[in-house]
Amino acid sequence: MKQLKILRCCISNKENRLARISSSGKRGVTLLFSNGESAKARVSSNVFRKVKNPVCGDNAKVVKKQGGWYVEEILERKGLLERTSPVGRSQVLAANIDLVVVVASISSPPLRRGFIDRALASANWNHLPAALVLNKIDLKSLKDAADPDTLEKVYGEQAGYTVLKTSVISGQGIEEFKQLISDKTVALAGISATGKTSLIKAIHPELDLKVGAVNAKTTKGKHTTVSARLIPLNKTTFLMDTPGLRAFSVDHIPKDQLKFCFAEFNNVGPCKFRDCLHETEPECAVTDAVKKGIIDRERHLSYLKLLHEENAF
Ligand SMILES: Nc1nc2c(ncn2[C@@H]2O[C@H](COP(=O)(O)OP(=O)(O)O)[C@@H](O)[C@H]2O)c(=O)[nH]1
Ligand SMILES: [Mg+2]
Ligand SMILES: [Zn+2]
Repeated sequence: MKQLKILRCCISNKENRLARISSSGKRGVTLLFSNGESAKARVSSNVFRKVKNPVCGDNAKVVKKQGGWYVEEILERKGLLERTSPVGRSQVLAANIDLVVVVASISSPPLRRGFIDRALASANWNHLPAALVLNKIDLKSLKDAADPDTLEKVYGEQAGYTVLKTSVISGQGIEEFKQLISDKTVALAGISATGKTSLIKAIHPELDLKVGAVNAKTTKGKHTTVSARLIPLNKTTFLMDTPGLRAFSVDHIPKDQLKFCFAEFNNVGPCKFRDCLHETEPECAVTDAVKKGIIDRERHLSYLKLLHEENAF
């Protein structure tokens, strides 16, 4: 009994809370509390024993001891975003993501189907729901603009993703975008200058976010964010700012599994061979569907490109 009292007394000296990890670095993590406050914290060594590292998006039990916050436990993760590190190890970049939104602009910078397909395949592999936003729809009459109706057919009707057409200039689709991400932890994927920050600002003008310029040098997809961080948009909606290009790599997907990451390939078939890679095999349901126009040729080409891509490490 005496012991219990002493124990209670010790516990009451500490402040135990739940928090979300907004970013994680070598020196510790940044916590985000439900009241909107944030604080730096160190990570207790028993955490490292259980999970390798706390990551952006983690839910954690934290405690305040001697004036400093400590992460004591990482709660079970769902919705992981993983990539393969340069030395070939699987690395968790972020946790508890509800939705990946691929943001592409139909022009300026020109739409890159390859990036979209890679990001969608990566989301698929991680079992994360994904949606495609076609931004800068106000530029659709430009000569080099991608055709939004074709993209809607390919990614919406055929592949089954939610596709939105948006413009922060005309306001088209902004309400739908707000609905899409509300009450979720959302990772935005997209090359630089497609309008990710502008879209967030359109629904949260009070946030202090920097909108960049479209720059010839950056249209190749330079990314400036080094590690993922979590930005609260309101109490229940979080934005995960990930280093877009690296995070959505497909390097870690085994080649024979890649075909399952192209949603619409799973709707046709079966092929003659169970292990068909949908390349040049006879009686392949996927290449047949491509010939018939049921599966988009460019999606199939994207798949073949990823299939033959040498891993980056
Ligand atoms: N015409 C047009 N320009 C846009 C739209 N959305 C963003 N932009 C412009 O595209 C540039 C890059 O936007 P930004 O939000 O910084 O892109 P991010 O790099 O994806 O975050 C800025 O000059 C924006 O003003 C849009 O819907 N239409
Ligand atoms: Mg930005
Ligand atoms: Zn096949």
